[in-house]
Amino acid sequence: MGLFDKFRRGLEKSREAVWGRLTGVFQGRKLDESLYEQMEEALIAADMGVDTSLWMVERVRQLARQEKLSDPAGLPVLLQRAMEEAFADNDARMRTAEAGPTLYLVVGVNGVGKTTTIGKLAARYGKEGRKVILAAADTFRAAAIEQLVEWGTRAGCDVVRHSQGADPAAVVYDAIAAAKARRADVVLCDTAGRLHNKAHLMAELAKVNKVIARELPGAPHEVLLVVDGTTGQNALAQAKAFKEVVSVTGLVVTKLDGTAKGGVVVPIVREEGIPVKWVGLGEGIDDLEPFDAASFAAGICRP
Ligand SMILES: Nc1nc2c(ncn2[C@@H]2O[C@H](COP(=O)(O)OP(=O)(O)O)[C@@H](O)[C@H]2O)c(=O)[nH]1
Ligand SMILES: [Mg+2]
Repeated sequence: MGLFDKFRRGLEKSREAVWGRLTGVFQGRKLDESLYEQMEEALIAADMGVDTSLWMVERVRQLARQEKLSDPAGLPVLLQRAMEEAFADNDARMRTAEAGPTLYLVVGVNGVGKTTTIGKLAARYGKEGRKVILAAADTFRAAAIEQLVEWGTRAGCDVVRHSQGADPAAVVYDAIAAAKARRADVVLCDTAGRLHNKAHLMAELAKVNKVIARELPGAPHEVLLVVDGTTGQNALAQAKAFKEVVSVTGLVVTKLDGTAKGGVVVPIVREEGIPVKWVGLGEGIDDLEPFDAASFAAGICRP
């Protein structure tokens, strides 16, 4: 299945959230202001946020005027164009090291899918022939370490771990040393994201970052914030909160399969300026796809 179809399938409910209430409305209607208002309401209800929803509908109005559109049947294509414009600056590429190991730090609150995403990334990079090392720097719960070890086995890569309660910065230090010694290409660092204790999380991530910067100049090459797509506006709030704690460089939106709230990706990118790099479309090892703006916009905007 191609990327377009994967997005289309994964975004089924999010698409339904927009068009479920609109398609009937379009039939036999003239293109008038009340239609635009209904479109606005539908986008807001589909978790695209007030600002971004108003912005997109205004853009659709402009495009419709330019193209002298009179039949509302032409609106989905214009909405898709407006959404693609919202993603115009989104660069989904991952930065890599010019020499030596590339290191990605993965942050986000508990349960959003950090460990799963790391497992999926490890499998993907492994398939590409890159040697991967995982750093179990979420030392808060023993189960979190075991879970990462399991993913390491599945993906066929080494996992650097200490015991529960150990200093995350020490785990990362050892993982970098192992990566240098074993000539690894990629180090993926799991972390515990206890955002309810902001000062503590900030201090912990600052210490981890200090070790990374000292041991691997130029790293981390990406700080990936993982958010759970099913939480809608809460994911947007987490993006705002994490930006205050650590310099996030990219976003991973998980669990887009089976949620009607996938639209939240648009305001996170447009309003928070965090580029979305990956989307999770299932629990399986292959269910992580690089973000593709055209496929995403078509997946939501074409009924
Ligand atoms: N359906 C679905 N489930 C996911 C996805 N990503 C993660 N999960 C599930 O979310 C739960 C929490 O994931 P986990 O990686 O442990 O989250 P962490 O606490 O942030 O490390 C697990 O049951 C995963 O299988 C996804 O893209 N789609
Ligand atoms: Mg975890």
